[in-house]
Amino acid sequence: MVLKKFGFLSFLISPLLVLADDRPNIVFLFSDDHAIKAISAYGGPLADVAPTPNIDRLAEQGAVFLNSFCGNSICGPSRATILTGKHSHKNGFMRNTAKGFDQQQWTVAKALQAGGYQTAVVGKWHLKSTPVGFDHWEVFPGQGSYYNPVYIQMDGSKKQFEGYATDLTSEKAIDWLKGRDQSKPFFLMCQHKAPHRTFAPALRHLGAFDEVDIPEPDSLFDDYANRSGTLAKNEMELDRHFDWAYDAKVRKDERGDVELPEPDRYGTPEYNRMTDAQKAVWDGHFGPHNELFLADFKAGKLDHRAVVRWKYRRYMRNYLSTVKAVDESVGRMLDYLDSQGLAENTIVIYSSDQGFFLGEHGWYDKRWMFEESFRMPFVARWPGVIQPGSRPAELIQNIDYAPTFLEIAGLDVPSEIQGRSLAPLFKGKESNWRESLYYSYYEFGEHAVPPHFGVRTATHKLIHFPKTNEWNLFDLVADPHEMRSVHDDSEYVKIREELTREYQRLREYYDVPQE
Ligand code: SGN
Ligand code: CA
Repeated sequence: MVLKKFGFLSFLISPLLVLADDRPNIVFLFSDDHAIKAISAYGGPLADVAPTPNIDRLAEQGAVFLNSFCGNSICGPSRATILTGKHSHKNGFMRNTAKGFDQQQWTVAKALQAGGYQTAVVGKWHLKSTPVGFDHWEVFPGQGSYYNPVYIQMDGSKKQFEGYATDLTSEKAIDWLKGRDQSKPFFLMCQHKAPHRTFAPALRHLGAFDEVDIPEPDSLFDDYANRSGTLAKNEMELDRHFDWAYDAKVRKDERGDVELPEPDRYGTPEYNRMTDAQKAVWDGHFGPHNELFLADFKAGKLDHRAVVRWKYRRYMRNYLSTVKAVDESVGRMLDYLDSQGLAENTIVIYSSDQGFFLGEHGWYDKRWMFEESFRMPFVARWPGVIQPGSRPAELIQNIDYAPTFLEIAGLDVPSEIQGRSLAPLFKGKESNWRESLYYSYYEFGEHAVPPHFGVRTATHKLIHFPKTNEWNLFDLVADPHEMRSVHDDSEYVKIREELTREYQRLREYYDVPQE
């Protein structure tokens, strides 16, 4: 039974004995910047406040990977790694600012397509290239938009659709499934824009979290002491960088004579995209809230910290509202698979390109090797293979997805792939699993996060910041929120040496060029 599920036997015999190719289907549901803290199946302080019942349904019927990470916490690079099974320095897409994904190289989509799968990607692509290896694709230009978004069509034309990106993307994914060739297994990547900045909710979800108290992280007012000096130079603080109109949704034309402090640079591109009817719903929600805030601000009732707290609440209410539509979209897909009798022979994965800061360290955005942005959600259901309700704790990474898909499809894994198939973990324990992860971040632009590289084990994390030649070491057991580097503490000499050796070993193992 289990072997049949893994496909390779049936794949070998199928040309001889049976006409239909009954290898498992793969549905990869993916979002952008979804922190595990905003998924109730992962638990944590927001689980009761902002439940995600549909992702949780997947979790209950499958596995929640508790220690799932990316290799480079930024969008394009994470996607390139998923497609290639390789770290950024090997697939060449090291930064969002990279020229374009090298389409000549091997990808798992090409391999699945050549191996008899029908392949499709809809939604966010963000690799500055036309998808290849897909029988069908319909993707956003660049980051895409939340309201009335444009999708690039396969003939290269651009077409605008009225509605909300998350809803439209899942409709398009399901429509493709409806019209597919039923004699072949399929690989579908359904990739949402949400909950990416500017955190713009479906209009039906505006106000969904107005009545709940959203707990604040302890480090909302982090002073960045006892860690790399580069932290204080960041440009991703709710306090100093969260834009008033763009992020906080207080438009200039709503402010009367109230002067808000900087920053206020980017305007309201999402609002500008809406129809008058849509704008009226938006204004009906934000208008009265903004009026109250501006009155309090003008009356001097809000000190500096109160303003940061207000921004935090505004940020979280919008972010969690965008997650609500993503969660509904997961539910729609699961319902569709159930209704078609496809659930049994389909592995469904929910993941996101990296994590995100939800006020920890005073931040929004990602990029740092700190836990909140380094982690990727990974929830997977595969009836008959993955034990329902399981919570594997092994260290997994996005380099592992491509070899996993190949093993599911019964295809060979090329030797240059750097990740490992997760299939053994699906079945239970694997005694010989990795004990450390390598991390790299190369971009140095928006949000002012410097390049840094590191290693993480189950209990510790070592980070190197080459520009300032600083090293930070975190004891993740004693200091899970990474508030103090123990790199120079005498009690940590042994661990520091071990981790330094492991870091060098991983760099050699993954064939990383000299810094
Ligand atoms: C945009 C955002 C950034 C975000 C990057 C990368 N700015 O540039 O805040 O860090 O995307 O995000 S925005 O003004 O365009 O919203 S990523 O997920 O694509 O890597
Ligand atoms: Ca992202």
